[in-house]
Amino acid sequence: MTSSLLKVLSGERLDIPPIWMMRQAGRHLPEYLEVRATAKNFIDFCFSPDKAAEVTLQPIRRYDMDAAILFADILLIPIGLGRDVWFVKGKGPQLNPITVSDIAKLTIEGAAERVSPVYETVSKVRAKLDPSKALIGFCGGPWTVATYMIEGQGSPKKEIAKRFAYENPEAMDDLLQALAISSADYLIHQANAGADVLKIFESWAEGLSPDLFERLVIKPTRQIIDLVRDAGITKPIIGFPRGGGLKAVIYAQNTGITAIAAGTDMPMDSFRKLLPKDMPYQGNLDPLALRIGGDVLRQAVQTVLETSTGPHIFNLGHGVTPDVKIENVHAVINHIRTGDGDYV
Ligand code: 1CP
Repeated sequence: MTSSLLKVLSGERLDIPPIWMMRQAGRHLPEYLEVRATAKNFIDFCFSPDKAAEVTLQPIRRYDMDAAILFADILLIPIGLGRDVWFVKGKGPQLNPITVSDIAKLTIEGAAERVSPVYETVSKVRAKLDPSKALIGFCGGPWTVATYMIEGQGSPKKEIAKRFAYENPEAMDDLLQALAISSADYLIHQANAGADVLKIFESWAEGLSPDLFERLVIKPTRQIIDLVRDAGITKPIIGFPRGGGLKAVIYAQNTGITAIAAGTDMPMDSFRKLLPKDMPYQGNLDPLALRIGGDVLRQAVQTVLETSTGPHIFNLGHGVTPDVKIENVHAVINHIRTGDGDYV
């Protein structure tokens, strides 16, 4: 049975859009926290295929989502490239800020192979997942991953990374190139292991000038997609240039992506008119409405349903947060599938 997600990604509009949620695995689920407690640390968890496969499947079991997203992280590729990444409770990811001279030492050769437990997770999940459900593999956008590598911590301010791009243009291009090549390999391995759809998370695409956006986002993304296609992978690729505003349209036109994910700030009706004809798009319920629940959430879901036209995948504009109530995730799904939900 073809999954509803794959149908929409091939350009079909469905009366009931497929639904999955960014960060659906982890964080808010008690069954996730149980498995999480058995892992030494977050990176070890990502490199434990049985545990990672189990938490990838949890939201499908609990919510009957239309797609599973691989449990891994966008910050595994820097490890493949020879950098240290560790997670501190309450602070998120930590890295040693990369310098110009470090960039020349990145280990591009074999980078994707050094994170090979991830592909084992993919095949374990695909073996257990019902054929009607799609499995999404992913990588980070080179710019987004570079902001963490340059700034060394979570919720990067981007100013340091932007300054680095202006002041060290050659080193920045080398860094993005290293990330594009290794991320393409990473996606190719995931596709070959059984991922049905690939997604590029460019979570920090906001606030870039048009010139920087072209250089830091469009160019390396196009390079990833060209490399994936050159390897014979024809699976759909979703791009998520979060906060890119109007430049998301340029991204849709010029990177070679199959579909585009919209952040919370995007008006879905106007966005549709600007996109290449019938390009599938995904989005864009406000994660804050999901946290608040009740009528606020009911209205927000209704607005997404009413303003999204053409091939549409229902999702959030960003991720599920730890404080989200499980009842409200159920209510959103019921609302989409049956017309209303029991919001609390
Ligand atoms: O302690 C924990 O349990 C860690 C929480 C956690 C989880 C569950 C992190 C730390 N990453 C993840 C998994 C993860 N990350 C997935 C798997 C699917 C899922 O959770 O449903 C995916 C797709 C990601 C991707 C990811 N990681 C992104 C892009 C998407 C987005 O949310 O914008 C980013 C930016 C990261 C970096 C990251 N990973 C984790 C943290 C705390 C951060 C930093 C976030 C920040 O800078 O604010």
